[in-house]
Formats: sequence, C-alpha cells, structure tokens
Amino acid sequence: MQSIEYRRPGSGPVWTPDAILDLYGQPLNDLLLRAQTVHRLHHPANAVQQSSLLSIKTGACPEDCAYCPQSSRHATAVEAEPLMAREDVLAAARAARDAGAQRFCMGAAWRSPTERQLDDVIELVRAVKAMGLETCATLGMLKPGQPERLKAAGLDYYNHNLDTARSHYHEIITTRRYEDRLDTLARVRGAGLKVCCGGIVGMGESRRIRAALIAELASLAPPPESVPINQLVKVPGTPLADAPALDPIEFVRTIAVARIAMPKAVVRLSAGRETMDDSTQALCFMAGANSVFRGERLLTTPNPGPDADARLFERLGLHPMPDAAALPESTPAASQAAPSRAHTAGAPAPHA
Ligand code: SAM
Ligand code: DTB
Ligand code: SF4
Repeated sequence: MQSIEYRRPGSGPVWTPDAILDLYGQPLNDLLLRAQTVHRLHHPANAVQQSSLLSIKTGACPEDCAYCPQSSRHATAVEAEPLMAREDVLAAARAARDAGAQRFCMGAAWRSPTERQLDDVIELVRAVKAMGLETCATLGMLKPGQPERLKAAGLDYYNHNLDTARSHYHEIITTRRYEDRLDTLARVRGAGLKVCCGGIVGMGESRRIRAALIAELASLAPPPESVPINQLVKVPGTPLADAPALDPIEFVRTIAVARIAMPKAVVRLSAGRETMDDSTQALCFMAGANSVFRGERLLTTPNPGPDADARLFERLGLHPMPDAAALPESTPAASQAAPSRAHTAGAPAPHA
C-alpha cells in the first residue's frame, strides 16, 4: 500500500502519484463504489452541470501543443478565424442559455492575450454575464493584472489545463513550461476567480503519467473547482492523430480517481464523448463525472448534439444541476473526503 503525503497543513490530504496509482489498480467494482460514495457525500447524486463552449477566436495559434488542431505548426483542416463579432458571440450565448446551458465558456487560440485582445473579451464577458449565464474563458497564459480585469468584468471561471504530468509535458508541448501554466493558475486564483483545470488522457501516456497528472491537479492549493477530463480527440494533421486508442475502462478509472482525489470539484466528462458509447458514458457518471459540454461542437471538433444528450440523460435518469444557490446547505459537504485507512497507513499525521 502506498502512503499519502501530507504537506498542506490544515487543508486536507495531498495525493501522491503512488497513492493515485494504487487507486487505479483497485478492482473496478471497488473503485466505482468508493468514487460513488465520495460523490454522494459532496454532490447531488444524479445532477449534471452543463456548459456550452464557443471558439471565439480560432486557429493560427503559435503554440505547438501536439494534440491541438489549432496550432499553426500542424497542417489540419481548421481554418483560422479572427475574434468573432460581438453580436455573433451573444447570439450563441443566448441560444446556449435557451437550450439549458448554465455556463458559457469562450475559448481563444492564443498563447497569451494582449491587453487590447483582453479589452474585447472583457466586453463579451460583461454581456454574457448580463444574460444570467455563468461565464468561463480560456485564453491562454495571463499576465499579472489580467485575471483581476476579467474578474471585475464578471468572469466566474478561468480554464487553464495542466494537460499532462510534469514529467511528460515536454513530449507534448515545447513552447512553454509547466511552471508557466502553474504561474497563470496562481494568478487566476489570486484574483478570486474559480479555477477550471484538468487534462487530456489517451495521448499514448502510461497509467503512471495519468496518475501523476491527477496528483498534480489535486495538489493545487486549493484544488480546482472544476476539473475537465478530456479524452484525446485524434485530429488528422496533428502529431497525435495516430495515438493508440485508450481502453474505455481506463478512461472510467481516470474519472473515478479524479473524483476521489478531488471530492468537492465538479468533474467534467469533457472532450471525447462523440466517440464514446452510452455505456462508457454511464460508467463515467457512476464514477463521479457530473458535468458535460452540451452542443454540437466543442471548439473545432464535434460533440454529441442536444438530441443524443437528451436521450442519454433520459435513459440514465440524469437531470441538469440546479443553481449552486438553490442547493441545500449540506450539499456539497464542507469537508474534504479523507483517504481510506489503507491509504494513510504509514503516513505522517496531518498537521491540521
Ligand atoms: N489556447 C488556450 C490554452 O491552451 O489554454 C485555450 C484553448 S485550448 C484549445 C483548451 C484546452 O483544450 C487545452 O488545454 C486542451 O486540454 C484541450 N484540447 C485541445 N485540443 C484537444 C484535443 N484534440 N483533444 C482533447 N482536448 C483538447
Ligand atoms: C477543456 O478542458 N476542454 C475544452 C475546454 N476545456 C476549452 C476544449 C476541448 C477541445 C477539443 C478539441 C477541439 O474541439 O478543438
Ligand atoms: Fe494554442 Fe491552446 Fe491549442 Fe495549445 S491548446 S495550440 S495554446 S489553442
């Protein structure tokens, strides 16, 4: 049995990669029961948060992320488009709201926005917020002061993924460092924004690397409020177009360990649903996923449309997550779920 390292006095356990790996190795039934138990302590059992995604600025990105169809380094079918017109973005937000989305996430293929680019996004955030939607943006790395400007405009969440484990990062991206991502995340947190941070699996990585990614996410202090787990969408023209298929059960295990390691987070079954069958998605919800992107498209790739999702939700008895304000005081529970005794064996006592 592996131990959990305690290095965050007063704020719950920090999961080591070995402890996460140990969870991964449990019999699936045991893992799912534990994940479902943790889930029900902190979240309504059958409610799924629904976000809608729009690529407000597409392609021609200078970064070389090996998975991404929007990198200018890869010859993909994505056509570069400048920042969308305000009316078009607002029409998309209105349609998303009317179709039942609770949050509207705007994505831009930038390495890092300039102040002028941020001015434009800030106007969009103000207008989307005024429609009664929660707002999220993913714009690349942010410089000091930029998260504060977004917060003042009414931004609720900033999405910035770690994408993979620290040790594997240079295999996937060479144009920025892991620390750059962590710096932006610290700035986002420091400005009082909620953090949406996750990663991608199915990029040919080992289970150990997946475990290290989850441990890294769970070690953010505090952990992210929202954790998107993306399955690689293999896009022709990207270096990862022919990555080996990930076993669906391994994906389900990844959701389960994310749920257990980050009990209070909303775990989003993010990219990859288009090629996932209903049974796998059902197992993901059982493993603790409680958020999806709704709508025909993610940023540049397809997503199951509203009809397919309506049928799936009906079959599974899932319903949209009520507003946080409407939840009873006791949901989600206030404390972090403690790791099981088996996992604490041999660990030093927490300093709390
Ligand atoms: N440029 C910004 C950045 O990198 O932070 C924001 C947009 S970027 C497309 C947002 C996230 O989408 C990436 O961090 C990655 O996790 C995810 N993503 C991009 N391409 C993907 C793919 N082919 N499959 C799965 N996830 C992908
Ligand atoms: C996240 O983790 N996944 C979303 C959102 N954050 C921005 C993006 C998925 C993109 C999938 C590939 C595409 O559609 O271009
Ligand atoms: Fe650019 Fe973001 Fe795609 Fe990387 S993931 S190439 S930063 S759009």
